[in-house]
Amino acid sequence: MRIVVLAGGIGGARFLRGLKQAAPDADITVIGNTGDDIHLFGLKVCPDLDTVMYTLGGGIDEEQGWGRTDESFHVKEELAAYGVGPEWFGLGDRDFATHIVRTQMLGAGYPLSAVTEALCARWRPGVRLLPMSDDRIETHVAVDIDGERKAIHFQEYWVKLRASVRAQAIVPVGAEQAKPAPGVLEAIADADVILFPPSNPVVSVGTILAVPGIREAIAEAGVPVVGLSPIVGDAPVRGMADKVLAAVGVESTAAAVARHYGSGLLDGWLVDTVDVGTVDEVEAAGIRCRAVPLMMTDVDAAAEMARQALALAEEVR
Ligand code: GDP
Ligand code: FO1
Ligand code: CA
Repeated sequence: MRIVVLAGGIGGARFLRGLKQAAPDADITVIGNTGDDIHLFGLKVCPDLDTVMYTLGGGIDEEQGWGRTDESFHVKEELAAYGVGPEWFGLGDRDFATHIVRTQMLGAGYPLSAVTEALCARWRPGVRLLPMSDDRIETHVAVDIDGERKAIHFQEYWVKLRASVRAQAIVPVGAEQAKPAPGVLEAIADADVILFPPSNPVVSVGTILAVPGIREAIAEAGVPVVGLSPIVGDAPVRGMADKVLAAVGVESTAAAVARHYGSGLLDGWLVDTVDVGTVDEVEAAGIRCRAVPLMMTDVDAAAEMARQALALAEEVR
């Protein structure tokens, strides 16, 4: 079975670990979000691609959900001693090596997709990890600071400001002119099932869908498209997805996120058992819906979620 998954960072990566356990023989292609990417200290950092690669490859800091296990911060401290920041972004020593290799290869002319493949040769994530695009796309957030409208990088909004300022708009800068990376449209066209993990619907899955051609390819693939809600009981399980949902005028409920994707895209939607009362609302929007446990407390729980998603895909096929 060929499965395509549109993934952000933590939510996507943890779901994928479960999917690999639930479907060990499946051929899994991950289309990763690169809208979170940022250039720091002259290096290209791809947080969501790295979170998927490290999580599936056994190198992730489990508790934090991003960055390397057994990490130290000597380089960052040395940079700070020179007065070089930003001090609000925690790049560790082990992680730095990944960004150095990536930046070196990009500088030598390799596209991000080839660089990602080279990095994955070390980590062996057990899936084919493709960036959504080889073109530079960076999500920016429009905010009002001291009465002035400014567009700031998503990482500044998310990590430095902790989404404490109201987001007026979310803009995937560069997306309009971008092309899907090699293999992306082919993987979608050849898929037997397409899954939206419980990733951020706006700045992870939404950004991937903003690359011209990807949304259309999914809608035209003619195979079941099933998503899992990152919202449980009217709040994100983790993080500040409610803030970016509000910016695009979507309520933080599992049903509202399903309606936001819409029946033109989604065939099936899983909500958590605490949201069983919203199943009828989702089905009224033309999307088959089931309520099952959606908390990824461990790999077995994520695997059971993946089994439920694949079962729902068979139901709507
Ligand atoms: P990010 O790029 O690191 O923010 O990760 P993603 O975009 O892939 O996923 C973020 C989303 O995952 C957040 O909105 C969380 O609510 C959701 N999430 C994290 N853990 C869980 C979980 O155990 N269950 C569910 N249903 N959602 C989760
Ligand atoms: N998230 C934070 O909240 N604080 C950090 O200092 C931080 C550093 C960081 C370094 C490398 C990396 O791959 C990810 C990192 N993240 C950090 C997570 C990252 O910013 C994610 O993009 C966001 O959490 C949302 O997806
Ligand atoms: Ca992300």
